[in-house]
Amino acid sequence: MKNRQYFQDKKILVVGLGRSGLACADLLSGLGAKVSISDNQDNDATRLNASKLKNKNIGIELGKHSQAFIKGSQLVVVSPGILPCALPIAWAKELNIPLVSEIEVASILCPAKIIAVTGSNGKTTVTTLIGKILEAQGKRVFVCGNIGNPFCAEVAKMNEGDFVSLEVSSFQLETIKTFKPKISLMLNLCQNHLDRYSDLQDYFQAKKRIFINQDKDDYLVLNQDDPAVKGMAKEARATIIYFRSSEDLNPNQAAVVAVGSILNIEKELCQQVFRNFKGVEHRLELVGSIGGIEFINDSKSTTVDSTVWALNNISCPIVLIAGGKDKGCDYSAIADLISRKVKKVILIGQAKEKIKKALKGQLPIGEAPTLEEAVRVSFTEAESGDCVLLSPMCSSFDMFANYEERGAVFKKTALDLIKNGP
Ligand code: UMA
Repeated sequence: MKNRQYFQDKKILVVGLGRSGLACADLLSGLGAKVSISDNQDNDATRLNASKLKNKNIGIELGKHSQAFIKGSQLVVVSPGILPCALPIAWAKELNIPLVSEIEVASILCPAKIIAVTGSNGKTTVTTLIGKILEAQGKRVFVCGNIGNPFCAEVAKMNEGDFVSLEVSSFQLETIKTFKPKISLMLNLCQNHLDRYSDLQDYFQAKKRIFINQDKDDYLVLNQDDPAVKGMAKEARATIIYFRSSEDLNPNQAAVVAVGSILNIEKELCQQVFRNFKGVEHRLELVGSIGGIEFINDSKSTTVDSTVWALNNISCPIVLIAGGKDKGCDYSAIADLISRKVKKVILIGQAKEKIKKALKGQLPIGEAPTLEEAVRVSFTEAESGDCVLLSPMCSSFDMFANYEERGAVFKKTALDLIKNGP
C-alpha cells in the first residue's frame, strides 16, 4: 500500500457497520488510526460485525448516532447507504470535519491502477469481465467495490503493477475527494435511485464524479449510443474513448473491448473470455428446471432498464416475479414489453400497487406476500417450455438485507421445488 502514514494516529469516525464500514474500520485501525464506528441499528447483523472488531481497540456505538461520538474526529468516513441528510453528515459539516467515502480511503492507499466502472445497468458483469480479460492477459487483478466485496477489504493485498477492476455506485461517488481512476467507464444512464436523488440530473451529477479528478493521461470510456453518456465528453479532461454495440458485441462486451484496447488486450482474447464466461450470480442466472420449466434468478435487476435487458434476452414465455422497494422509477416504460413477453406477473413487496397501476391490466397480475410464495405460485402458472423469472426492477431492502439474500431465497425455493416437487 502507499501513503500508509496518511491515516496513522488520526482520529477517524466510520459511519455504518455494514460491509464497507467493517472493512474500512479494520483497515484503518491496522494502519494505526484511532478508529470508532457508529451504526444506528442494534441488530443481529451489526452485533455480528461489531464482534469481528473485538480486541482491535475500536470504539463502537450501536443503535444510534450520537454527536458526542463524532466530537474530536479529524475525518469521517461514510458507508454508501448513509443518506446525505443523515445526522452524522450534518454534524461533520457543522464541525468542519472532512467527510469521505470508503472508496476514497482505499484509493488513497491503492498502489494498483484503478479501472472504475459505473452506469445504471451492467456494472457487475462488466467489472467481472474486465477482471477476466486482465487475468487472461496474465495480469494480477482485484475485482471489488459495489460488486459486493469492499475496496477497503482488498487494498492491503495490492502492489504496484496490479490492477483493480472496481464497480462504483453513485452513492460511493458522492463523497470522493481525490479518487482518480486511470480508466473510468460510464456504461449507460437511466432512471434509478430516485428515492435518494431529487431528480435525474442530481443522480447523473453524482455519477459524473467518477471523472472529475481525471486528467488527459487518464481515460474516460463512454457509450456512444447513450445520449446522456455521450455528451459527457465535453465536461471531462480525460482522453475520451467511445464504445458502441455491434453485430458481434453486445453493449457490455463492447465496453470491455474498449477498455481492453487501452490496456493493449486484443479483441480476440476478449472474445475468448466472453465465450467462456458463465455469467455472474444473480444476473440472468439459470438455477435449474423441472417439467420443462426453467427458473432464472435475476435478483440483481433493481431498475426497469435492467429488466428490459432480461426480457429481451429470454425467448420463451415468461412468468415474471417483480417488485420490492420502489426507487421512484416509471414502470409504464416497460408495460408494453411485459405485455408482449410475459404471460403473468406475480408482484411482491412495497412497489406492488405502483407496478400494478403502470401495467394497467394489460396482462394477468397476481400478488404474493413472500418471495417463496411467489415462486410457488409462478410455478403453478407456468407450463412446459416457459420460464419463471425473478427480475424485480426494485431494490430488495423492504424484504431482504440485500439483493444477494433475495436471490438466495429464490434459488433455494426453486431448488426445493425441483428436488421435492410442489
Ligand atoms: N446505517 C447507519 N445510519 C444510517 C443508515 C444506515 O448506521 O443513517 C447503517 C445500517 O444500519 C447498516 C449499514 O449502515 O448497518 C449499511 O451500510 P450500507 O448500506 O452502506 O451497506 P454495506 O453493507 O456497507 O454495503 C455497501 C453497498 N450498499 C449500498 O450501497 C446500499 C453495497 O452495494 C456494496 O456491495 C458494499 O458496500 C461493498 O462495497 C449494494 C447496493 O445495493 C449491493 N448498491 C446499490 C446498487 O447497486 O444499486 C448502490
